[in-house]
Amino acid sequence: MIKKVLIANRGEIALRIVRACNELGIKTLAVYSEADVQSLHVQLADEAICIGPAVSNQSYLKSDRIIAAAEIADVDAIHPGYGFLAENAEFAEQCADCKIKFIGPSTDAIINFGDKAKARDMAVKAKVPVIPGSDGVIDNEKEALKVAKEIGFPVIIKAVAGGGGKGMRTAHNAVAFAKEFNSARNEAEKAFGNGAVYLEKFLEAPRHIEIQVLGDQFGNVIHLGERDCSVQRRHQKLIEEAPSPFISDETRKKMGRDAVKLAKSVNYEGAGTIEFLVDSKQNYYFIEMNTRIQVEHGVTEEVTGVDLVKEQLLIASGQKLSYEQKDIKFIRHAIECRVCAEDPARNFAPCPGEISLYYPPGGHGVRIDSHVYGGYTIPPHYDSMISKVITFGRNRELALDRMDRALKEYLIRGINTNISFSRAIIKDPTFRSGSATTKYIEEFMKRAPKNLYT
Ligand code: MV4
Repeated sequence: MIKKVLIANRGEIALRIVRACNELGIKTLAVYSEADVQSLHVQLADEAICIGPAVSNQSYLKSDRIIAAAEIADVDAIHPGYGFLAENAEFAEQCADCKIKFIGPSTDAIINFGDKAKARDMAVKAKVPVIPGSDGVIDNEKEALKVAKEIGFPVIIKAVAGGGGKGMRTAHNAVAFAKEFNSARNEAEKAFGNGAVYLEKFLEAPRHIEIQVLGDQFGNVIHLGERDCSVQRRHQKLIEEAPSPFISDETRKKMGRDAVKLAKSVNYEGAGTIEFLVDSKQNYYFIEMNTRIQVEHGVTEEVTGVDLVKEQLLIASGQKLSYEQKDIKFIRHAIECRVCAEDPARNFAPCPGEISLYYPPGGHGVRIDSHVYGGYTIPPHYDSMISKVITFGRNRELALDRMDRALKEYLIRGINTNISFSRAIIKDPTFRSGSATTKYIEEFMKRAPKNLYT
């Protein structure tokens, strides 16, 4: 069993990992930047080492400083959380070279799924459906146009290194194609230092549905059902829920089976998420795999009762999965709202600063994952997410009513947050009806009066 873990992250996920370690009797080492001295994860970890200045590339992204801290404190393993170094294959390799267990899949899995064209190819090989598209990367404009015509417009051009919607363009006809193709390539080159792109048929208003999987070092893989993450604004998820109000039991079963098939085909170790787009006829298509624990993992935990971070630690310790597929029961509905320090009145601009008053909601069926408290100052250097509200109940209606109640209770003063915006969505009849697609927020912003959420 792992005895001591370095947590190579900050914020709520660092705290989440400390909590799982505490329950398993694993010692924790927090690493933190000069801007994060006040953070709860630093105070709750057994030990803490400062690794540098506030800016991420001087601290949370400095792999050699993190490895040095791991050596000094003599840890067995590093948990990378999400973001920062979580999907950095070089970092995983550095850990291996230093005989430190990287809590995640093999370096190969990180590399292969990190390249979205390769990931697509692996899905094809595992006989998991993908969206009709190019056979790998295309770098020649003429060739690309030919393939686009074969696929049929509209098409979407995607960066192999893509993320956050960068290096992604749609083209609705042959005339627009050349311009979009080149701007996708240029943007990808700028953002990722890799201009490689591939093509897919563009689905107009799909749902974003992802399947959580767990694999151990013995080749056992299970899935823990889906999360519906269709409600996003500018490629940032805002609300996630499970089970999806849209997919049928039959689709759910097939997607779960295919997710397990893909993970098994690469001997996947650890927690992973397989992302699909689902069209209005319940056709589903693999798009990407994330080789980390995700922000929204808590939704699955509340639906199934499985502690995913504990499972990650047990798997990394070389234990067999604690559950077989038949043990996984979907016993509740859960929904999550991400709380961000940002101002809906100023186009959601980040709003760092001191929290003067803090009163989080509680009571039956409410979970708060957050590292902040009254008197805490949110630094301007990082992601604006400061808390996650997860509510759950016997069915969707109860979970949604509970979310409305929890958001109403949540008092955060001194800074602005998106709480009122999320509440407006929870109350919105279209969202309530369960018909939200990935276009929902854009449409909501067009029709909803601003004073509904500012
Ligand atoms: C798509 C698509 C439509 N058709 N692929 C956006 C982020 C990246 N992970 C994949 N994305 C999309 N890929 C095809 N072939 C539409 C999107 C998309 C989207 C997907 C999920 C959630 C929100 C989205 C918002 C805009 C576009």
